Amino acid sequence: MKHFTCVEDIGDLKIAVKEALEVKKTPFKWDTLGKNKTMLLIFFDSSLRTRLSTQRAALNLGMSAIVLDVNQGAWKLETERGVIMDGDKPEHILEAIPVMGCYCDVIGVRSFARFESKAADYQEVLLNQFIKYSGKPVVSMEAATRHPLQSFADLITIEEHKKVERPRVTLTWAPHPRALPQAVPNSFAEWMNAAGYDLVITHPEGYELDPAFVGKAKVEYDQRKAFAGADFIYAKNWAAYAGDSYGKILSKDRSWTVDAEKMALTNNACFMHCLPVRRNMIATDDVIESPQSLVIPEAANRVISAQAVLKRILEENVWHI
Ligand code: AN0
Ligand code: CP
Repeated sequence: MKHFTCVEDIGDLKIAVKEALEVKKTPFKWDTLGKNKTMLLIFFDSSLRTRLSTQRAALNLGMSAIVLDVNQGAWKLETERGVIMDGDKPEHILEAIPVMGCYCDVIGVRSFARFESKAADYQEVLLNQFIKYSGKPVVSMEAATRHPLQSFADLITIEEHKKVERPRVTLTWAPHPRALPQAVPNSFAEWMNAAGYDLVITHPEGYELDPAFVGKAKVEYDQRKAFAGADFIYAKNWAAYAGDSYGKILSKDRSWTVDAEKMALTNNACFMHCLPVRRNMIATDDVIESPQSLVIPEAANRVISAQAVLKRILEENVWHI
């Protein structure tokens, strides 16, 4: 694996989960693998879990980690080529990326969908510029269309808690006051489909995800029907994807909030959310705090997914430095 941006990069998921569980059991077994290697984590957007868990994963492998918050202290970056740079942006991304590449061995990048252009978001323009111009392995720490470190952690968490070989997993839209990207639900669907789980996606009409990510999942507009018999409920808000509604909020309907009454329709399902979660918008306090809630173990597994990914990258890449 050179770069880690989507489910295909990790290959066979059974092998990947097995490796991840080995990492979980013996986290310091590979603590010299990353000797003299430095990971640079670049944040164009906020983060708590990704920022801490990815650094922790790098440190467990003996790497150093350095962090740059682009919006706090770095030069404002121009991204368009051909622009006469007489405005407020002193540096171009086409110099900034190769320069960042000079200072590290692996680059992690977080940059959400901007919702300015669906084409630019779905072509992953910024992530691909890092891949093209940094000269280093690139790890997506949530890009415009996917959040693979999160989905890998979600998969590990489900594998640890499932009671049947092929669990029924329901991804449900839930209300939120701000327009959020589709990266988490896209990626979750991509990984659940690749794992061969029985995936149901439920949302109000107008919130259809990109069919490329929905794949063979069943779309059910009646949230209660989608909850019936589910083994896992995965809640997430996203803004509209389809047509002219791209990036827009079409509903803040709190009848879609996950509550105990809806959880009672399931097969005693575990509740999952990637966090940060807005209580009593996405899910009620009692659902988030219930014994069936996996939100904390799921976040803990972010170290495991990141460490399994970095371990692969360290094992499989040759650096010419
Ligand atoms: C982000 C999102 O929905 O993509 C990050 C989630 C991991 N969430 C928020 O911005 C609240
Ligand atoms: N789940 C997740 O990626 O959280 P952060 O945005 O805090 O990193």
